[in-house]
Amino acid sequence: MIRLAIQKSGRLSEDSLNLIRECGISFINSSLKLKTEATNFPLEILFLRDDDIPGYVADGVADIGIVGENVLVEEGKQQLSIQKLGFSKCRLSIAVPKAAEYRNIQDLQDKNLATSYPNLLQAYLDEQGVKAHIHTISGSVEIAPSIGLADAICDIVSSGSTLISNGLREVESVFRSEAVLISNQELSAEKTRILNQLVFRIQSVRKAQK
Ligand code: PRT
Ligand code: ZN
Repeated sequence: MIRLAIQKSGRLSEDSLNLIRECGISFINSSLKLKTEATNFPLEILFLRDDDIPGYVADGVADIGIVGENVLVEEGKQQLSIQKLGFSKCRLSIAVPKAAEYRNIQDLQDKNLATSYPNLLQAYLDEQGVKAHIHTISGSVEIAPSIGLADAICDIVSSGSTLISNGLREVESVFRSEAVLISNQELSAEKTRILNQLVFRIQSVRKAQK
């Protein structure tokens, strides 16, 4: 039996469950339960907050998991990634108030930036040779400039409509992300065999979709 951690409720949940179903794996999904067992494959599914998934997989509480690369890399656990999954595509971008003067990244020198992704943002600023003040906040990042908390933000964007409705303009793309399958690095031979079967099915599903 292998243990898979997926997001309990959020943007990854539905597509994660659909992928498992498309692999021909059946299970009963009650929204109240924290775990469920597949009926026709040696798989147990744990439902967790997405931020907790890389840590649980690294520690072996779960054997494998599905999470956004943005969360995985922010937590410094990119080495766990084994297969891109093609859904939940988004980007981590820097945005400034619509009316702000912005020519290039140097304009952020010594400015205040609000984000929930301090590590990814710091790595990008270092690469660009820009020193700025990063303020880590856990939510509602988009409103930080309008309440005077920051000059710019760095947040996840997909359609861009949240930025527009908060009077912000996307100026730099810091990181591109999609959902990935991750794995503990010390799986038993038996679990490795089950994982290989699962990955084979996932790859077949993805090929059929192309
Ligand atoms: O409760 P839990 O901690 O499990 O969930 P969460 O609230 O932390 O995460 P959730 O469900 O919002 O997102 C899970 C993952 O989905 C993220 O880590 C990304 O990998 C991916 N993803 C894809 C997104 C988006 N698209 C997205 N648009 N995550 C967040 N957003 C938010 C963004 O933060 C912003 O507020 O949507 C808004 C922007 O969307 P647009 O379409 O207006 O640009
Ligand atoms: Zn989260």
